[in-house]
Amino acid sequence: MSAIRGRVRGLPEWDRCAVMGVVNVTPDSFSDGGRWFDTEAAIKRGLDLLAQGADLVDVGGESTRPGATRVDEPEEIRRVLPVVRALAAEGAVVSVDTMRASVAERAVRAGARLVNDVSGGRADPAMVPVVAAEGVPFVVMHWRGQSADMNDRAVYRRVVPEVLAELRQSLDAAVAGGIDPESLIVDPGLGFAKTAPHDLELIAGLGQLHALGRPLLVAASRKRFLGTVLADADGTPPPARDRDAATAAITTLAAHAGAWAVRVHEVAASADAVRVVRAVRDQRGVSDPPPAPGAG
Ligand code: PMM
Repeated sequence: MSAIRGRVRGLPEWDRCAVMGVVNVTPDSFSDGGRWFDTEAAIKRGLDLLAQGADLVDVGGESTRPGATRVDEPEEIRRVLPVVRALAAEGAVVSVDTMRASVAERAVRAGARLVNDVSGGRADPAMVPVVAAEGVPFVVMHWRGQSADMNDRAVYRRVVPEVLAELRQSLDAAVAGGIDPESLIVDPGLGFAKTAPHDLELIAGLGQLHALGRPLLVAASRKRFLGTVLADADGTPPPARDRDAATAAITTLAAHAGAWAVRVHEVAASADAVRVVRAVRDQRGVSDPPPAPGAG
């Protein structure tokens, strides 16, 4: 079992894999679109997730499901800012999920402590300078292009080394742009320009992503590959909301592999899972037999 989780400058340190709860203030996210679209409902959702054991909440106003078209900037700001402001005022560690530098900047000034950019700084050239200037931690996710046509980019000869190499380029660009290397987090971007077998291979190879030297965020919650795994005999996947037990299974695997955090829609089961993994890790070795005489 890997103990690697790592420390992110500017964020609290948890003694186990952290749980990031998702608050999608969108009408059209694949997993929960429309449920928390109203500002008050979104704030309440964030508070509920914290009560269920979330360590951070990730607030987003733009759906990135495959085929999605982009929301315009004023609308994204309208969706995200009041929710970020209210949850930060309640003392939550808030992350803003955005590809726009302007949204990131305003969210940080409203109290967000982490910028989660699914494009890893590739979508908006102003993102890295803004994050560097604000001095907040930054999630660099593996990304090959906007959601409208990202499935066409799901072409790899060997997915793990290619994702690793492309993430390294994004990390280098972030550091070259002035972001503190100690405040960077990496994310393999499950489901983004990836097929189900690609996602599964990345999960099997999570340990290899530690070669990047930065804490790892894993966001598998309710994603398509889980639908594929759980599909019935006709190949029909269960709806997204029926994939939470499978999500908790991935949380266990990710925590076991040394992930820094998981990003999930339903927090309770994952909050339990990360605590179980910590307890098993803490217990390891307690009843190991003493080394044989002369061993070692
Ligand atoms: N996936 C979604 C949205 N934001 N952020 C990170 N860091 N990693 C992800 O894989 C990711 C993300 C997909 O949409 P959802 O909010 O419905 O899960």
